[in-house]
Amino acid sequence: MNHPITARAHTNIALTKYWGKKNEQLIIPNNSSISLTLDEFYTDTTVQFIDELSNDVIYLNDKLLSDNNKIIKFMDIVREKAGISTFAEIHSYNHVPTSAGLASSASGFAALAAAASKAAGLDLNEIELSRLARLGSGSATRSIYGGFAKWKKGNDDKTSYAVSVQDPVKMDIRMIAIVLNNSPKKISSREGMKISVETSPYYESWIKQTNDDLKTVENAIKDNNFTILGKTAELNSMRMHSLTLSSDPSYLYLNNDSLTVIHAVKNLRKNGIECYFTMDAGPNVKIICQSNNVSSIVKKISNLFNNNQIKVSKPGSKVKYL
Ligand code: 2P0
Repeated sequence: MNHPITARAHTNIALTKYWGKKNEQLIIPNNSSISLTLDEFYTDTTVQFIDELSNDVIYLNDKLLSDNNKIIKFMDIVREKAGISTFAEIHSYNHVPTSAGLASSASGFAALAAAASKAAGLDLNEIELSRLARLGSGSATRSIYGGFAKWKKGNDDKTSYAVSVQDPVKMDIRMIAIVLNNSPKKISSREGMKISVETSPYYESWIKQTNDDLKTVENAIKDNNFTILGKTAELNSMRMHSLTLSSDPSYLYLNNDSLTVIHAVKNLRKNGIECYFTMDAGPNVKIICQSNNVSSIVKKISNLFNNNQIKVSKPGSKVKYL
């Protein structure tokens, strides 16, 4: 039980978004969501339970974290499941800009779920791992899988988990992340989605619409129809962000640079280069395209931003042990 275990999980970007919880403690969402796991952004986490420790010791990118309630609470769940009381040393390396809308909590909790459960002596299957990751962060539920994954909302801890939709991915698809600001965001997604559920007059319509969008994207994956997938993902992202604008108080994840990218995408499209955008709980914009258009899009965006802000990703793989 006391061997160190290392797991790698890749982040995922939702094509139809999760925004709002039915149960905040168990992280049961109000709607299902569908995502693409990316190869460029991932977290490697090593967990070792050590008898001599009197608390969990957590390092993120070699820096000791003085306090991280989310991780400690999560480790308590793992201990309870495994029937142990030992504390652990955790080393996590994030190859994702932390807290900037590039879903570091997705890869972070998926890698932690895999490493901590195995280090604690549990032998979980993918669905059980997905359920465990969900208790750390909603989007992590989907990062157990590679390629396209769907988080089925379910009604309780047992029935809310993700499944693989397609891995390896058959569609020619790339995501170009434009990293606009990697400082931590002002309103966490947890806080933001709670405000939207409670106050946006459009929340009910969102649920209905995002269910339809999810079916459209699922069919587009089956039919290998990139155009429908891209168009629907872009619409769904704007629909999610319209919840932030219509909440009380209203809040906004986009900044001026995000708008610059959105206009650039629309212009590229007008000029015959097919691409779409999606955004999460931060200013970064992800451009969805196919491999033949990557270089024209990168060229256009690099006139506006530095090359080191532009990261091209292919579909990524499922969680694995290193
Ligand atoms: C998603 N996002 O589907 C949506 C779209 C951001 C925008 O899931 O409270 O860190 O830990 O469940 O998963 C980001 O929120 O929130 C997120 P919690 P999480 O990817």
